[in-house]
Amino acid sequence: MKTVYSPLHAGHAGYFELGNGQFSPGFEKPMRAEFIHARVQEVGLGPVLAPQAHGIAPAGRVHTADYLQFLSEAWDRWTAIDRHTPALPMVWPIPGLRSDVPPAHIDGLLGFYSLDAGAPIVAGTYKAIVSSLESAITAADIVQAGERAAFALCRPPGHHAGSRFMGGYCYVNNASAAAQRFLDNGAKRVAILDVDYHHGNGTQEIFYARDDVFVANLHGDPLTEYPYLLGHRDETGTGAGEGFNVNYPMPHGTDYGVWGAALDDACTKIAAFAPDAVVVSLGVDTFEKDPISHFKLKTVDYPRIGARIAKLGLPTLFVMEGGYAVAEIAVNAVGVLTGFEGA
Ligand code: Q9C
Ligand code: ZN
Repeated sequence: MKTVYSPLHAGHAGYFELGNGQFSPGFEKPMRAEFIHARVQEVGLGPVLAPQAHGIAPAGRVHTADYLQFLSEAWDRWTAIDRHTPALPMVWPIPGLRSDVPPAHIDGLLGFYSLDAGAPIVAGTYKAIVSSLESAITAADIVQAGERAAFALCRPPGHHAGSRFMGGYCYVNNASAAAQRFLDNGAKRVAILDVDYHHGNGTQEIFYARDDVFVANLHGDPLTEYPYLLGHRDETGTGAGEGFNVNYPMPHGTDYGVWGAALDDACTKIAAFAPDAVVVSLGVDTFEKDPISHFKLKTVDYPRIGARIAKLGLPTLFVMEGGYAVAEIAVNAVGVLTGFEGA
């Protein structure tokens, strides 16, 4: 299968993240994508292509214009007041506060458009965001043109980004924009299967009231895991979208026995939905040695994931999301893809 990849992600680097009461170097770092890129070539998965120059426009189908405008300007507005550190928010529009009037100061704007303090902005962030989106859109077009599958090697990831907010290392929801791309180019229904360790709250929010995109999420139970505030089993969609969202929250310590059964159930529901294409939000932070996660999947399990997805027999787009055990994420992520191809 073809991989779409841009080296422009590398400019999104050099920041810190808040956790355990301290700032530490960001887990979401360039080496992640570089290792996966090297592994794609090592196993001979297929050609690696540069993305087409779509710019930010395809994101406008799933994000608000004001949010995308903010992303494009944030670094310049931050440095305009002589700041040289990574830009981070420190206020949030929780219920009871005004969420309808965008502040004029960058400090207010950063919070206004954030889920948490997990999406720092540095000089190269916006170019990385656009290149990541372009990889997802280019790979979607490859699948829609008739290839069985394609791999969008996206960085930064996207599934925590909602229609009007960033957070959790995510800015633009690449998988959602790709799903919308399929629909805009003639697909009637698209399924998104999110296998990242964390709940894809942004993807769920974007499609929650819609019946043309079925969203299935396998993840750490939000009672005990980030993003904490969404991802429970009773979230099944709203209005026309009722019944088109399914969550599989699982406890810390979950292994492939339980996780694989959830995947099987999700795939059965996806098959019943009869989509024209499947977008897989491919996180491999379910790995037993992931430094920020608590599932127990092993390297041998990843090809099994790919094989189960292949059994759907549908055009499939893989979009890279999380995975932070840098030494092993490349083998595990590409293991899903070779497992898919070998099935
Ligand atoms: N001390 C994705 O996997 N919280 N995002 C980590 C670590 C944020 C994960 C706390 C996790 C975000 C795309
Ligand atoms: Zn994750």
